[in-house]
Amino acid sequence: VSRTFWVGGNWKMNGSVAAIKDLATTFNAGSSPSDVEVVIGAPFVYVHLLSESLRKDWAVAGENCYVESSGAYTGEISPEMLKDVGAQWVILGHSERRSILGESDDFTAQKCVKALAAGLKVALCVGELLEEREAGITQQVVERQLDAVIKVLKEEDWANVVIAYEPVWAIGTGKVATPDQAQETHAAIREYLKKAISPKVAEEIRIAYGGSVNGKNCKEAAQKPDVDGFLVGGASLKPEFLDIVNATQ
Ligand code: G2H
Repeated sequence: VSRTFWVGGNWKMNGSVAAIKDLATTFNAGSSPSDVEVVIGAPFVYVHLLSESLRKDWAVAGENCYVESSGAYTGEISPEMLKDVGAQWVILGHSERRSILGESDDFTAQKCVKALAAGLKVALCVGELLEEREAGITQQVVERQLDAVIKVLKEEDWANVVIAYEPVWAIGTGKVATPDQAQETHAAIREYLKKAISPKVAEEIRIAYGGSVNGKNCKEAAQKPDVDGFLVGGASLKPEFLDIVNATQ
């Protein structure tokens, strides 16, 4: 199976009208291989602007969503609203939502169900904390996070999911996992999905790596057989993101 390489940007809580217009101009002028799928996640208030400004061969993502379509949920945003303003994807379960906002595995899983039902594709983030890696329980943590989602999705739903493995100790710290560390965990995740879902899903699903990916360190990791893309934070706010889009070239 050849899996289409997937590169996601995750702007987190960064950007402004002016900065987004600038960055879209830069990205729109850059080269983007036709066999690489590119998605940019923006803060809710900028999703519409980004979807209007960005090249049409790239897609836009929300960075979160709620589990209802509409109603009395002050401050929340539904998947339907994200679609309405031009998003095709949503990033769910990012470690910053899990750790700073206290979102549980089950809540994240419900969001996946709701987003997929609304017709969004999902970038589902999983990953262990430093103390969990040091305690040798990386695989257990990732399996626990995946299990919550596995138990509520149907097998066919997984065609619209990309898994982003993001070791928390590597996020925004400049402490990138080595290509071998990423490959090892990605391969173990794929092996687990074979048993927990099906060999077909395991073979076809894209597993992207996230955590301090930049224009320099992406090339080697992109060569690893189970690294099917990247989820990029800091470097997705810079022209350098185009180098990551071209990592496989
Ligand atoms: C991990 C990543 C993007 P960064 O959170 O999701 O961010 O590349 O800044 O480590």
